[in-house]
Amino acid sequence: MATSLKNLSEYNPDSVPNASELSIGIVVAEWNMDVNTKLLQGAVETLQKHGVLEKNIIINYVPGSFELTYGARVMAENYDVDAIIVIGTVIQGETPHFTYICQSVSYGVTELNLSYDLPFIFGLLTVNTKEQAMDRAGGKYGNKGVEAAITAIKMALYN
Ligand code: DLZ
Repeated sequence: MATSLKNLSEYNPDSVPNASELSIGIVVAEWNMDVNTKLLQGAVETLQKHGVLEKNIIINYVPGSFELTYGARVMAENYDVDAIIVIGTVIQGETPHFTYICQSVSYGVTELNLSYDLPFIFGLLTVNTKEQAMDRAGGKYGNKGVEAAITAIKMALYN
């Protein structure tokens, strides 16, 4: 994640391999959709910038971040994709069970990575406030969706 010390969305495009042959799945949580729309936009623009065709970007939605693991598993079972990104935002100040949701997604994505021959990319913002989320969704600390897209390309071509 971007920190106050570094904007990780500032990367060298030459370090990212050509992705024109790839299909990428994205599962987006509808909770905090204002933030997630910006993360999704960052991810899609970055995938296309590196060659992924619009028709090869499959986007599905789930109600909240807790459902991202299941949504990603369903996508892995039903679509011929080379990597799957999950996108969500959990805001601690507004979520009493913040830790449970974050841990669930973290464990869930790890489990998927171990269960499928497919990389699942963790694009979950875990922040204290909406302002911190916006800072990381195209604001002063970059866009976590951009980082997730670059990671997806690199891991899809990983061998
Ligand atoms: C219930 C809930 C709350 C309070 N906060 C968030 C959040 O900040 N971010 C998010 O993505 N989802 C939240 N949810 C919804 C849960 O992820 C889940 O959809 C519900 O608990 C139903 O399983």
